[in-house]
Amino acid sequence: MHDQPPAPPFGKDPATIVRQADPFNAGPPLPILRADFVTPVERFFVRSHGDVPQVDPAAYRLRIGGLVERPLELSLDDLRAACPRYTVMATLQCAGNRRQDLIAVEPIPGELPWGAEAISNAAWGGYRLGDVLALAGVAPAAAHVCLSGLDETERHGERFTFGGSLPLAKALHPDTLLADEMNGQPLPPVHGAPLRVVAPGYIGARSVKWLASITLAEQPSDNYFQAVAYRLFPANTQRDSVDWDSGIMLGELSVNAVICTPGAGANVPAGPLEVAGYATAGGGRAVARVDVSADGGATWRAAQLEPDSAVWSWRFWSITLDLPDGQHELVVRMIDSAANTQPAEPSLVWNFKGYMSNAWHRIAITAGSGKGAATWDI
Ligand SMILES: Nc1nc2c(c(=O)[nH]1)N[C@H]1C(S)=C(S)[C@@H](COP(=O)(O)O)O[C@H]1N2
Ligand SMILES: [Mo]
Repeated sequence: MHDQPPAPPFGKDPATIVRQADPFNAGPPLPILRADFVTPVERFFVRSHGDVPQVDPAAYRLRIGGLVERPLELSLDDLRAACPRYTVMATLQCAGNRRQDLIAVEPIPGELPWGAEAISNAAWGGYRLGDVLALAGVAPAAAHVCLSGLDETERHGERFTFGGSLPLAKALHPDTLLADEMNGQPLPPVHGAPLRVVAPGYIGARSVKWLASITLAEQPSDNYFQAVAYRLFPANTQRDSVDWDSGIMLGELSVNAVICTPGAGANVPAGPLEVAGYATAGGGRAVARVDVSADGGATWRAAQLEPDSAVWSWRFWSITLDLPDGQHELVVRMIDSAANTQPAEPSLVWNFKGYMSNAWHRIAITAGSGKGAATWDI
């Protein structure tokens, strides 16, 4: 008899790659991630900094305060009665997605070693954050919308809740939601029930789950996860000598592209090979072109963009390559509608927190016996 590996919690797919058991941080293997444009809930990646809080929906109140005309405490019924419902298709991507590529350049202790699976796409249903803020009335001095969750986490011996903030204009964007539905189903506890923020095109950290309070302010949130973490530091900055205020506070996502099939190290028959993956553009821009190389980046061909698309969603792509017997380095890079493109090497974007890893994605594969000539410099 073989021991079955324990099924992952929260109803997640048995194939889920668990990066951390407690708190639960996990995502699907890349071929499974690439199977559906809209990621099924049981495959959607999870990034949580603490335990999933248990929330009684009847007792739940959303507090709105700070620079508002009328501080409010709203029940779920109050929201239902006051606000129209909307659905927005949006990809969530963690700022730590693809951290492994940076770790390969230089270790990044104390951060999750994500592959390229810290990303998923869903149809989010709920209320416009702007409609909810209008109930309280935004005061003229307000410039940032601070969001705080119910979950607690510990850093450097202190316990506090997860939080972050959005610039007011982003919070008021009609596609920024307080979601209580995911792919037409009630939002599951692990994804932030009863109510989470969805800030499309921003790093996942700004889509605060288990939303407890909204505070309007002149400055960004002073929560650890806005003020200290999720800042981007230059490559030569190290943790022990860092001036924390010198990092860029992350907001909009950057461009990225990843090969999902075949997997790194695959052995495939020589001849035609379908290569497929995802690409993302930040800030609501479009993926304009995806280039694929079968020779380590010496020559490139344009991949086909799959027909499914939505403003805030990833774009799937595929291409059929004809590979002779031998070793091959497949590479992908993309360019967005504003001509933003990716750096060739992860060393160019290495940072000690391991965020925004978006170098050309490279995988080595073997076709046939592998004894033919390598098409790239090994
Ligand atoms: N309250 C709360 N919200 C949170 C987090 C968290 O730990 N606590 N993690 C954030 C991060 S870093 C990401 S990438 C997304 C992940 O959302 P998901 O778990 O639904 O995929 O949630 C964000 N919202
Ligand atoms: Mo994240």
